[in-house]
Amino acid sequence: MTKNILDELGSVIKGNDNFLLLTHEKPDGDAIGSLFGLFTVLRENGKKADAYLPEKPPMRYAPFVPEGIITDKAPDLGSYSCIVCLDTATSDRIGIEKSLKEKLLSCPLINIDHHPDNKLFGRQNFIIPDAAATAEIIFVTLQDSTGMRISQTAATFLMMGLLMDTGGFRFDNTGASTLKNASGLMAAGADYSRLINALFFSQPLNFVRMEAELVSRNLRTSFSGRYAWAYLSDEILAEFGVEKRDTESLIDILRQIQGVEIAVILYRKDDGFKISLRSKNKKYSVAKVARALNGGGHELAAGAFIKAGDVSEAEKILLDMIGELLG
Ligand SMILES: [Mn+2]
Repeated sequence: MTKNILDELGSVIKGNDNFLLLTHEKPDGDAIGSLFGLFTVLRENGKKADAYLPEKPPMRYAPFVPEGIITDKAPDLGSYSCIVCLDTATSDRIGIEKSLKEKLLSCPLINIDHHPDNKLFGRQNFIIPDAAATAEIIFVTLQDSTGMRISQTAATFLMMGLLMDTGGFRFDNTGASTLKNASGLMAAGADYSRLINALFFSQPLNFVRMEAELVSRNLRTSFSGRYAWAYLSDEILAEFGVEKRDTESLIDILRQIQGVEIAVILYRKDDGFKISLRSKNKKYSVAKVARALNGGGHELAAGAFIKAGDVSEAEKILLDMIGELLG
């Protein structure tokens, strides 16, 4: 990671006192870990800081929510000297009331992210695409460029972000520096075994049964098994009492299949289908597919939306695009 950028970010953090922290809607582990982690460090180092999380977080993160997170009422944007947006590629995805989004863009907004297609909507933008997670950018900045103390609690939050965005250090974004920074977080006291148990070994039984049903009923493959997809219908979620927000890692059941290069989960939203895409091979960029559908993301993990009346229509569009990608 570029030292200059981190030093500049470190100065912004040191030079302000009154922070509001935001992240993206439908927050995932990196969004939540970055938000809670930076919030904790700022408060523990004598800064005034609020963090806003308007949505109920996915179940696996519920035991980690720290005291003092604002969840119920929209923050008064004018009362902060620095607003930090974490892990969010485009301003329309910021987790805040729609009516406040425009005003937000005229505030002193700092944009910290690792998505390569970040739209640079902040007054200052700290985008580091080679970071495995936004939580990693936060950790390295705090450690190397601010001299602030990182407590065990804060280290645990930041490790959460790093763990979830690397799939427990299994994905391609795991490099030597990722593991070095993970080691730094462990040295700072991150509660690794609590995280592993909560994040990876705590699926409720109804969720595991839903997964089994999804695989046996809705899993499809094509191109000699190189493409696997499944339609996660509202019906199957309702049948097993699973909430959409708790399906963040569901796509890994497709990704783990031998020979699969590209995995996709589709689910209904409004007048079409949201799609979540993963690739196991740098040769096949799912970000490219996502961008062609007005979505975006990382080369190996991306998302988009297809307007379509029924799922077979959306599946057909995808099948053509993925066929072309796989060649
Ligand atoms: Mn992230």
